[in-house]
Amino acid sequence: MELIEIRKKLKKVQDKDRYEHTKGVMYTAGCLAMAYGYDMQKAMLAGLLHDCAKCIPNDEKLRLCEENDILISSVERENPFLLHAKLGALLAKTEYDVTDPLILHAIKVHTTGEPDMNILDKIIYIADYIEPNRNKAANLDRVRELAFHDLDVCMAEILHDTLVYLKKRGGNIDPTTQMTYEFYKHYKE
Ligand code: DGI
Ligand code: FE
Ligand code: FE
Ligand code: FE
Repeated sequence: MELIEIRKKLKKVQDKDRYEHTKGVMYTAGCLAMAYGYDMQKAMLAGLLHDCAKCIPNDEKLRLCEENDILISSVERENPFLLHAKLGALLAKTEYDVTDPLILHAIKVHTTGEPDMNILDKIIYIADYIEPNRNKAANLDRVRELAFHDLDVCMAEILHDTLVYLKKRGGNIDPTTQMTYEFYKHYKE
């Protein structure tokens, strides 16, 4: 499917704010790809599709995961929104005809991250956090600047701030989020 066709389909299945966020991530991923000499088309396609499963109701997310043999951890069962990443990777393949394993992987890990991510994984994880419509996180000016200087230092900062936010809010922490932070924390400046 062409980017334009995918955009039309996403506009139908996402609410307005999510669609605006989606375009923001697509263009921000394109900018980061430019900055780091990565394939822009690939980064934009991954950015465009990263939240393709976000607007599916939670009970439906659980059902679709069970139906497609996606393993559901206890934290995911309590916080089914987390599953939009794994489910998004599946739908990118089945509903949007993406076959590139790097794109599918970047979508799969965009919420919790994972230790030792590749460049595209980091571009999507970071673009998701810094795109222009996102304005609630602490430290955004600094994180946005770091994004264009060093992807690993930027990952460490985002993961740190996310864990602080989740602990304050009392959110269930997925072990993968914690493991990702453990991997990246030594980059933190
Ligand atoms: O789908 P988006 O909102 O665009 O972004 P996302 O998929 O990266 O999800 C971001 C939210 O996920 C943010 O509020 C922090 C939260 N999050 C990240 N790791 C964890 C988590 N929430 C819980 N409960 N547990 C985690 O480990
Ligand atoms: Fe997401
Ligand atoms: Fe994210
Ligand atoms: Fe997102």
